[in-house]
Amino acid sequence: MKNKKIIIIIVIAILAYFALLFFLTRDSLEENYKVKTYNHLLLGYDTALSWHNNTWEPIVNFDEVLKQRTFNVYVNNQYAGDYTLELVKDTWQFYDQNNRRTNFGGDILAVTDQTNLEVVNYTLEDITEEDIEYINQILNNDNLHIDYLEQLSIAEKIIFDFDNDHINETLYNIATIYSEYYSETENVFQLLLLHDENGDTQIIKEIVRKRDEYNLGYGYLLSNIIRIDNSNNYDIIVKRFIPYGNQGDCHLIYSWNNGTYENVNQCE
Ligand SMILES: [Ca+2]
Repeated sequence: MKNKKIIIIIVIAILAYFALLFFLTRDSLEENYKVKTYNHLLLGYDTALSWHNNTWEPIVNFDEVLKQRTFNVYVNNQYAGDYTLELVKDTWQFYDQNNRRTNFGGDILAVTDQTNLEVVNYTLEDITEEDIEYINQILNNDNLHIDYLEQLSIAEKIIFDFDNDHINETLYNIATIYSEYYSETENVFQLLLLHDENGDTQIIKEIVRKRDEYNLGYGYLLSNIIRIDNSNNYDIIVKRFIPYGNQGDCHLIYSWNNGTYENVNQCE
């Protein structure tokens, strides 16, 4: 009888021990699972995101992700190879499979190697007088105007089939903020605009500032066009910057959602 009691106490103690162990390690097991199985995306030196269940969120366990995962690295939207990465003084260090260190300049995109992600190697087209005419029609609604091409401090244009319907769209990213050429108009602007062949126009992002604030705040440059899991629509990524230094640098992802492009991640 006494033995039986002892056995029951021992069994309860063992069960309690494992239950406690489970509760204590559950969080770290979960974190480890995320590190090893989630898709992770690094944009430039400033943005680190996890992709899971169609949602982007900041990478929680950054050092662990870097330690445990290999990345497909793209430089200026061209595949540069598979590397492990380390962040040293705000700069990526790249290590190949033989642990040799390599340096890359330019626009960096790194994605964990099991992610189904396509990176488009696009070409920027010249903005023409015809483009200016079209953009002025859009701007007229906001009392803004481009008088001549050289006024644009940012003039980016991509012709690409963003929705896979075999008809190209035109993406414009243009700005007069930071422009040295003073306009007669009162305000300055930054505009990210998608124009399709049907004549439909979507203003994805528009910033308007007073003329005397033309040199303040953030500007935005096109950074990447990507597609995840063979999705029908491509995502557009822009880099937020200020002209001097890298404070506040951040990448914004715009994804197609119910007929419009929407920003799907946060910048601080
Ligand atoms: Ca299309």
